Amino acid sequence: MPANLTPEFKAAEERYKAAKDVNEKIECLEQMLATVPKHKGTEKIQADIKSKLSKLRRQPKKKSGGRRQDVAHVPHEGAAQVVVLGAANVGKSSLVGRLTKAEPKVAEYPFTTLRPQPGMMPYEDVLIQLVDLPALGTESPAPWVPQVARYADAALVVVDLDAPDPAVQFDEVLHVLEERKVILVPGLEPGHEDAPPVRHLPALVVANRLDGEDARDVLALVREEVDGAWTIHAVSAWTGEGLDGLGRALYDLLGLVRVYSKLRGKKPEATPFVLRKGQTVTDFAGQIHKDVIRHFKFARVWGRSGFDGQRVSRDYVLEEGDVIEITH
Ligand SMILES: Nc1nc2c(ncn2[C@@H]2O[C@H](COP(=O)(O)OP(=O)(O)OP(=O)(O)O)[C@@H](O)[C@H]2O)c(=O)[nH]1
Ligand SMILES: [Mg+2]
Repeated sequence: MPANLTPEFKAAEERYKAAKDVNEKIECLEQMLATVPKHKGTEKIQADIKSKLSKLRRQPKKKSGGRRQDVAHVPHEGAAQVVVLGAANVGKSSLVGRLTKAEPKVAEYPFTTLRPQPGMMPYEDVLIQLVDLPALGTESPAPWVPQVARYADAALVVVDLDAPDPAVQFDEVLHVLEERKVILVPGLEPGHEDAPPVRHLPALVVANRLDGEDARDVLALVREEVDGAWTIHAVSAWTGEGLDGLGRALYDLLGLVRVYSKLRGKKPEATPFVLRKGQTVTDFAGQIHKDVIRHFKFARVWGRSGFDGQRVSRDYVLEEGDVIEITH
């Protein structure tokens, strides 16, 4: 059975191979365990990671310095993790504060944010994790920010319509990340695989401070200067204008697909399972429990594509809104 290893997993594996000290190895293995697809085809890989982890954890830890990269490790939660990137003082924390229940510190001086601050953004019946981060750039107090971006599923790049040149701000973000082999892209094909250490990360541009006096004129200039392939969302984290469409835009950018599980003779469950475009009945079953696919007989699917309870095989690619009932 194909393991369908994700780019995040492969990047963590590469880092693990290159890691020199125990703490770093533990961190990489934890990342691998968090990102390995959970299904029968990866059981051996999962067991192998767990055994390596338990051996390393039994080794005495170095006293000085502690876990060097701890701060850069943000555990994934919800359907996907989206990092919020940008220059200092552009409104990253204000945006995360608006879109989630997190209360990151907001202040008019630069470099207010010094540590990652995650929060959950609701979009319909799905939760997407946003991670507020310190500013990117040459003066950044946190050179590890690109490392957090590497392990995320997508990025929001915030630029400031009140800054002298927001398009240059965007270019600088692209450049700083590229130096660390994290390449922002306007979107990815389903099933795209990265060749580590290069990581392609889907991103949207958020042009903030739309409430400013000249903001709309500046926005028009930014749209001319930035390559048309990029989606630019104009917002005001202050007034809330423009924020409504961000959930849908991120959902599409991430290539997420919601499916609803159902027991025989019962109504579908209200909370969806969130998959990626191109994922199959096997991937869905892997999210429930590995035994489900082991004892799998067949699945029935009801969906927008005209399926009305037809039997499908374990390789069937699920679509947005499908209802699925597994018989085993
Ligand atoms: N007018 C206006 N001010 C805003 C907006 N968003 C943020 N601000 C203000 O801009 C300043 C910086 O906001 P933050 O959210 O702290 O910016 P940041 O990008 O997180 O800053 P660092 O963490 O220091 O990099 C604060 O004074 C905010 O009140 C907006 O949409 N409009
Ligand atoms: Mg901040």
